[in-house]
Amino acid sequence: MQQEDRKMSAISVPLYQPKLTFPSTTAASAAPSSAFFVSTNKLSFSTALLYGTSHVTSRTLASTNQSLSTTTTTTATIEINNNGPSDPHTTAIVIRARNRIGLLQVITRVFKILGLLLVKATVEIDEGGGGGGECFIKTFYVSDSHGNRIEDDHSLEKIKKALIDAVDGGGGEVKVGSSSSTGKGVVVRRGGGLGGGETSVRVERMFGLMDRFLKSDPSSLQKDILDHVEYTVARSRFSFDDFEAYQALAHSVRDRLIERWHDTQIHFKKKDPKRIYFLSLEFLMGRSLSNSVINLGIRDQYADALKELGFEFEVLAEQEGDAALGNGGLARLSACQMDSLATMDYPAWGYGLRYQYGLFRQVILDGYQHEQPDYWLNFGNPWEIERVHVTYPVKFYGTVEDENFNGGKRKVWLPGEMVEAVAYDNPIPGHGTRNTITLRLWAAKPSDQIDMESFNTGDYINAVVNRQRAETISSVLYPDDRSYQGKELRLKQQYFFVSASLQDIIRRFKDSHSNFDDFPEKVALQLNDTHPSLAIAEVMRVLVDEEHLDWNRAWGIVCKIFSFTTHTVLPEGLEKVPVDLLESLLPRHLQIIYDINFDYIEELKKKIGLDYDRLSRMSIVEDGAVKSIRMANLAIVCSHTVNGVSRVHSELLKTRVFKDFYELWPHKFDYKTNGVTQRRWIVVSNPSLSALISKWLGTEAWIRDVDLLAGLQEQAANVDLHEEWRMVRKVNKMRLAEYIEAMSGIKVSVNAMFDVQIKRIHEYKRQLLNILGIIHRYDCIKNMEKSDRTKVVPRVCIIGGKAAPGYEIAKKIIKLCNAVAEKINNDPDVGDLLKLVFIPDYNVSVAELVIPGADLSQHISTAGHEASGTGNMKFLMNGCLLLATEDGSTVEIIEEIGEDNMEFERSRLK
Ligand code: NBG
Repeated sequence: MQQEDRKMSAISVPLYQPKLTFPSTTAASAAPSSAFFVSTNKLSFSTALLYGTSHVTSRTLASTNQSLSTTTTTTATIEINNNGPSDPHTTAIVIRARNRIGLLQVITRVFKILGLLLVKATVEIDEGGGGGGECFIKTFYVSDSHGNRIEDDHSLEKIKKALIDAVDGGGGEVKVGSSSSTGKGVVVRRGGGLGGGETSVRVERMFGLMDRFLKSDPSSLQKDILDHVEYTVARSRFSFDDFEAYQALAHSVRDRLIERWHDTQIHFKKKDPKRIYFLSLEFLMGRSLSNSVINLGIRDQYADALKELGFEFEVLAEQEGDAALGNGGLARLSACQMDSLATMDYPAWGYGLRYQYGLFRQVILDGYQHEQPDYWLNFGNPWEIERVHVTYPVKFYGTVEDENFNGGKRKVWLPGEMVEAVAYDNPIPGHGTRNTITLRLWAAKPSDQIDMESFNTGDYINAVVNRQRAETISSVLYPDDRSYQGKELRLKQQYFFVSASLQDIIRRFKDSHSNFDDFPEKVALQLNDTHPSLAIAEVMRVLVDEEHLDWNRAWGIVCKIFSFTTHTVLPEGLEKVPVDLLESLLPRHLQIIYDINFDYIEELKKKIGLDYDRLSRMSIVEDGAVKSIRMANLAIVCSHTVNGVSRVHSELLKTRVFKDFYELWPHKFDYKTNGVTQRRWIVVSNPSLSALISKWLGTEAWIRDVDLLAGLQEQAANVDLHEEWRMVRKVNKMRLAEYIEAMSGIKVSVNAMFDVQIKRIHEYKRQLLNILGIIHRYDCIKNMEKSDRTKVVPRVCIIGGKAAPGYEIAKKIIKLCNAVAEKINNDPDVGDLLKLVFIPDYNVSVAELVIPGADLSQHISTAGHEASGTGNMKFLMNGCLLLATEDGSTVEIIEEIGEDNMEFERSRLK
């Protein structure tokens, strides 16, 4: 295997090799070690250097100082004008201040507290503004609670003082005085500088109080858990149940995550490396507790601490629900990728949507699938941190107008709707490193900046209801992983998360850079499938319309920052957005896409001549009954790399799906075969196997470097190893058998072979073929002589997976499976020789239970249809046999493990 192939250029950035000095959590890792991720033809994986030092528990003052000293204090000016002609009922308040995130919220909150009505506001940005940073000048037109201009001097003084305190403040904490109307005050904390002597004393003091990481010995952990029982969960220390204990436990883990996470942010802010931004509409994270404590290296300490308190770690871990913000392979890959990026010390960020309803719960009634909403936030989510101050306005609809600017014209988008995006941060800890990266998910909230009109027209109830509608943008995950129907809400979701993420990314860039030509040196944007590809038009819009770069300069930047991974081979899986829809929702973006397409087609004509068939196939705009934008074409044209997810997939992209593009730009096409993290799929889900592997390898280093598993080959013939492995499997099968009995009432024998097919239900994945095979097996057993039956290996066939709610054939396959199961399982003549179980509500945590207990697993997609597949790797690393077609990543698995270790169907793609 080529060394280059093992780098993590699936995230196709010119590689930044971060030389971090995070203290390692394990004392012994002074040597460079590598971590698991994806490769090409091997199920193994990139290497990143980790310079582990000794076990250090103190937090670095240098970096803390660094972060504090970067905050500069700027004096805001506030002018009050009651002579303005515009509206005799309002008082104009002009605020000029250094722009910062959340400032607008602070100001509007002050108005609310003082009982003032905000009638309208205008804003200007002054780039050369005070303190070297960007300044904003905002005029707020306010009236008192009766709708009148505020005339009395005392009130005006009070408003002015409250605003100055809130915007610029004079001390550490500034109280905004309580108004008579609310009777409440708020405390606005101001970022401190290191300016005065008094301040530096304060910083020393604060640092002195916080210079140690939380301790992780059992009694410290016990104290922390009980504190959270009492102060966070608000239960008595003497009476709390398993769920409450889980909540307290989770909060104590979260405290430890937050420490590392803060230090990671400070570290990267100081180092300012090129950052990887992974944009994905879906992340299938599953549970976080076990994964977090394992990556933090404190699982055993927690288990001991809990035991003394009378709780079992495993039992509490079972209390956690899955975070199911995704459908299938693509979404779980995103989750594995985050774990690997953190472990490999990459300065990476994941961006996505915080759906209120994750993937539907599947309930089986009379053999049929029924969908129920998954309101996963019902009982709170300790793994996220709501960042009320990290919010951005996202615009929709409206019109585009021409405006005179610097002797020329420029486009101005006047939106018709504005929604606020609020950040929810999920810290993702790496294993054996302090690097803890961020998965930032956006939730939609009504914007404070609109709708003043409707409130003032007196229809209060309707105004509130209309505002609530904004929240629907992030309310529900689309449950179809393969077809896109050009729905407005889906497009809104895409733009919403793209716009908020880019505002955040650009804000971070501008914190320390002023020249956009440096943007490609600092920012890599990875498009996870076409779902975030509006980001391309959005970056152009921001650079041209808001930052006033000329078109060609902006285009030069865009061409260097995007890379695109596609996860499908099926043409119907490629998104198209009807032009009418895009025009109404994002009028400026449509213009930009047209302009990109125009330039590109002109260039293309020069290269390929007037081959109109080919030009029309390659165009970003598809003419036809419904004129549409081909999102994949947009992504390919504007990305520097187009990534496939296995070798076979890449070949199909080059020779079929994107053939025209490959012939034009062969250098853009690359592939990185998918991978899965062994931390989740062995260490978390199969702890006994994990212990066995560490024992036989004599090291735990394989948890970061999966290639080391090959060391087990030396012991391949060792009967003691076989025996231990068998015991591990047996225990896992017992666990699975108990689960099957508990949820379906079917008793299965652990002496039978467990034959498993778990994945989304699709025709191409051929669950139907499996079921037909089971019917055939049943028929054979029924027709066998009694004596022959003794030769049959008893088998428990297990099938699990969800069908998209609108996918009729897939739903019928589920019904068929349950009908066949009903027949076979109730036939006393067959007994334990054959059982069929449909496991309902397949999700990440069900997979964690099923995979370690499987003897045989099926991956039998019609060859040429599975882009990669990752389930095969999860079963394989748990020592399970694969029954597979030569498709997707299986082809590379066969090469890796050798044909003699593989039962595969050679009806391969031709
Ligand atoms: C899936 C493919 C799989 C592949 C994963 C991850 C979607 C839309 N596609 O074969 O079907 O392993 O993506 O790349 O989930």
